[in-house]
Amino acid sequence: MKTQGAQLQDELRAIVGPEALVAATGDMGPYLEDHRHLFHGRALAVVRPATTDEVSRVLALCHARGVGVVPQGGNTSYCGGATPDESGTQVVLALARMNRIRSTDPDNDSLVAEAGCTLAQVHSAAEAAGRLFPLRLGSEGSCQIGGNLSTNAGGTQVLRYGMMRELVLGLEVVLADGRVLESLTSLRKDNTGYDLKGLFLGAEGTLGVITAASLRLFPPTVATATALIAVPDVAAAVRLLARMRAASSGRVSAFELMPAAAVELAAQHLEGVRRPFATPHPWYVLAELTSSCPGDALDTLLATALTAAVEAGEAHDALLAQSERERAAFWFLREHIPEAQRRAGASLKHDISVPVSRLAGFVERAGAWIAAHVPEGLLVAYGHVGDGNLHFNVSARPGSDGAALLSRAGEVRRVVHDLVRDFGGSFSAEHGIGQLKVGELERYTSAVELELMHTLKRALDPRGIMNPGKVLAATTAGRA
Ligand code: 2HG
Ligand code: ZN
Repeated sequence: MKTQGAQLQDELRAIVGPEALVAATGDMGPYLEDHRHLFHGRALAVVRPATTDEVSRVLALCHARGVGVVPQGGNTSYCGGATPDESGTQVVLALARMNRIRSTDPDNDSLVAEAGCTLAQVHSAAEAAGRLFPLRLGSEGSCQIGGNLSTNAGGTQVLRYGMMRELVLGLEVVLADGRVLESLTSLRKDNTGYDLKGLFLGAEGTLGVITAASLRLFPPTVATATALIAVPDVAAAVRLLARMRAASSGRVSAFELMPAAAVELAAQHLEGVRRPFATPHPWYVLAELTSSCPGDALDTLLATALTAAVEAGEAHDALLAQSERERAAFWFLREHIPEAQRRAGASLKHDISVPVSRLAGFVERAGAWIAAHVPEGLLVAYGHVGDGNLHFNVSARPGSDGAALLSRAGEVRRVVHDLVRDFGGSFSAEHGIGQLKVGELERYTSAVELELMHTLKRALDPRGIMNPGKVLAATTAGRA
């Protein structure tokens, strides 16, 4: 007689076809851990549906059996949001085969993409339609749009275009019991009751599975000016941002901050990265102006603003990209800081945000605490200053014991996150909660907010099968 697990595998196979069910332990490996190899799990099977109907039937089956389902996109989560638990009873639902651009509508500035499309694929489809899809992440070649939606991804263009939430017009979602929520509207005005799609954005697959989305497009970029700017401190960077925004009437599309320590790590650990200035500076800003207006002389605009900034003491020095190659090199440096940090060894990550006006104060306070109390750690705080989001990371100092730093993760996290709260900020700006920050959500979220979240979870997923243990602590349901 077959075990319950083997029987369920057969039923899943009957839905998606034999090629699309991975059940051999040896083949499931890549689906069972995150890209940083920090979270590991086991699974009953990995299903790879090709259509919304297949997703619907898989969920209806798992719902009937009370089996936990873990949706997975490009597996680039920083918080273990797409990794199953250790029980070996959950089903991983990998959406990579749902990778069609269903339609593009340039006149409506929108396109409809399936969840398994990579972000790069959506960029190309928008470009082919003469438009821009502005979400920009270092992982855009592998991360998938379903994951971007489910984590409300941010990235480097948020100050101009907003986070993923602001880039969505409509969603198609398969609910826990297999029903399909058809809300794939491409409307900009639609005041017909509650914003249901909003529930699934940032929910990390705990309320349902996003299978397709209608996305907002923008006029394409035809002019770009990029500079790498040496600044004395974070306060100066914030003043420089205000200056550049005013001088360019909103054309600043990226404003990324990097400390000397990050640039040093990149120069040491990444091939082809050189230190940009002859002498090091404490902080650097990568600023970019973009425009869809062909006549815009952005280089002149940027150069003028930078000259004024140097005179005002907001900047020490600046390099304007003179070619696409130089621009790409600036971006390579910025986008590869996580990789440089990874190569440098152990690190503690804090994906925090505070109001832009309080960033400098926060970095001063939290930085002073790290310097005084974590001698084995090197502060590598970098990120998206334009929207108040810093990756307030701490790397093990060269030659120091990485394990010693890691053993202090809880203590450091508490101090950093408590300070973030005191500064009116968030302990999870753009990477989500996953399984890593469930306890943090409980600690820093008000009782009323938590109660509402649990109410929504119970209403939409009464049996607790959707990504159990992510975002909210697992209930008893969701286990076979
Ligand atoms: C980035 O901004 C990513 O580069 C990754 O959000 C941040 O690794 C990190 O901490
Ligand atoms: Zn980031």
